[in-house]
Amino acid sequence: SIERKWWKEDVVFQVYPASFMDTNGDGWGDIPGITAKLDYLKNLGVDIIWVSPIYKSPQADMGYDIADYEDIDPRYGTLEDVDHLIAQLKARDMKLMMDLVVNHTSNEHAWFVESRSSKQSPKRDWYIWKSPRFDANGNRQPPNNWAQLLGEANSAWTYDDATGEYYLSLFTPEQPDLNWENPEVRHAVHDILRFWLDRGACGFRMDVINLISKVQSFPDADVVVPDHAYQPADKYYANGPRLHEYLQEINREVLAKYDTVTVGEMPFVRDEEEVLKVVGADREELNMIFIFSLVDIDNVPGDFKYTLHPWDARDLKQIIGKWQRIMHDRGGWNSLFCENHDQPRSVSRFVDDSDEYREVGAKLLCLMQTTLGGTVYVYQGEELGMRNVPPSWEPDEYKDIESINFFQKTRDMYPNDAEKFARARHILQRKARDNARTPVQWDASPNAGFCPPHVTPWMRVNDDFAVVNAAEQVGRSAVGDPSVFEFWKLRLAERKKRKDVFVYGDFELLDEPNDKVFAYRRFSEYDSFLVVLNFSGQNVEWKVPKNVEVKEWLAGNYTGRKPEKDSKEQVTLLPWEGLTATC
Ligand code: TEU
Ligand code: CA
Repeated sequence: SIERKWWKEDVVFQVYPASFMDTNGDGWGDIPGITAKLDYLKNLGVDIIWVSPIYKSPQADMGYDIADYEDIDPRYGTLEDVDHLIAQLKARDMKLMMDLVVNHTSNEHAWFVESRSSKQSPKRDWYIWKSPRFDANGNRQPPNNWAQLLGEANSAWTYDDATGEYYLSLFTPEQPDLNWENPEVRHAVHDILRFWLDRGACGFRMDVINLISKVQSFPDADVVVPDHAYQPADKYYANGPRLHEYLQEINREVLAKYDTVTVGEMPFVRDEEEVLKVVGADREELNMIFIFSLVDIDNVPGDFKYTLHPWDARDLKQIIGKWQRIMHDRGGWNSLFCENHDQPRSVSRFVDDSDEYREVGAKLLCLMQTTLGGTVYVYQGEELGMRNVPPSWEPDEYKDIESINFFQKTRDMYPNDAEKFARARHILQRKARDNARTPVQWDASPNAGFCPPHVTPWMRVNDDFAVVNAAEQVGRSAVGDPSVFEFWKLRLAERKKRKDVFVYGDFELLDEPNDKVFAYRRFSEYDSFLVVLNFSGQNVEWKVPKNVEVKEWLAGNYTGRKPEKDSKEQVTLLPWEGLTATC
């Protein structure tokens, strides 16, 4: 049977600090703003808050470019504010998870400033420096053809005049990659972990932690995307040769000495053996990871991210079912998430965000996430059913460096091609990271209560804030017709109450070929629940599979609706309807 652990049962809520709550009226969310909302989070049923980076940073990539790991960016507050936040969390029996970004630093970090100063610098080898290549015409070229992750038209290498060499910068030129081959780098990272654990953090979300070990020959990637000078090269830097050694070292040196929770962000990895090496209970690497298969569902495989790819319920259940099975049978642990600060809003992406179906759709996703095995992660605004930005927004409302680079690439590659530009706008409205980064909508007042009415927030508030906001939803809990917030609250409480089945229980995928309905059974020795989720905007006649005997239908995400007592063999599902039953 599966070992009980607090971090398997706890509910994690991700705070994106810039957009959470501004208390000092500068248009940026801040740490006191997080502290001010702890009762709101406690009320929802949250145990742990994971806060995206608040460290000192020039903000080239919204704090994922860190200039000092042991200090706080003034726009977010001070170390004292963090101490106060931790104390206030403790008082509510809650915990703080820090975001650890150590694949790269900011180019303004003292380590990098020192490293770039000369080839003889004692910190030269803390980053990845290579000499140029020269093409047939004698023109200087980067050491290989790897594309930059947040600017796919650009090289992953940045030329530095001072010493005439390139440094690796997988995300942006402002985020030079650390050289983990150097033991001094690894020890410096261990010190960062100790610093925050000693200060009271409960653990870490580890940013792109599977990119820390690269294939040391740095070979060219095969050309897969036509018309592009630089190519996706994750094969050479994701889950590289020494990853497991480095993770086990972190565990041995630091984590084993504390009672922590760790979740590694691991883009690109699909191979189950590779995943199990990280999260296997006996491996002493990480507790769980964020696997991207669900949020990559609408990307064209092998291509860059800003593509659109059709999918239906069969893809969804194949992806989710696969990981539910593997983790349960082979002693790993899932993390459950549909959103984060890098993804569009789930209600706009996976269901239907129209006025008619937004609430039902958001509750359908909630029902799914609270009935699967793993640790639940809720992203700010997801508990309110917040939507993507409206299609009418002009490109200059998009603030993310990745979106800006994508617009620029389109202008450069297809100058004056209105159709291509309209297509780029469309893709960004569907997929840009900006969609999740608009300020949290607290109430219906100007600026949605995120910052004072006379202040311009760092990013525009979504137009729908008068309808979609926390004040309207908290406490709107009419029996059978709770708001999205109150539905989350109910479901999270139900999950904890029946954790033997919902957190730890077994999983059986039902009706696999159905292209509209995702159905499964969760069961323990004593309990068994059927979950039926209609991932389509149509009515569906659904036959209960022969091997399942429905005892009692329970209310799902539709207003007060309980299927008739006599319909134990067949049920008509309404658009985006989700139901559970005892069975
Ligand atoms: O993201 C890494 C990552 O792989 C993505 O989800 C990324 O947004 C995507 O590849 C872009 O298309 C992490 C952080 O979550 C992200 O915000 C940072 O920009 C990135 O690492 C670099 O630190
Ligand atoms: Ca502020």
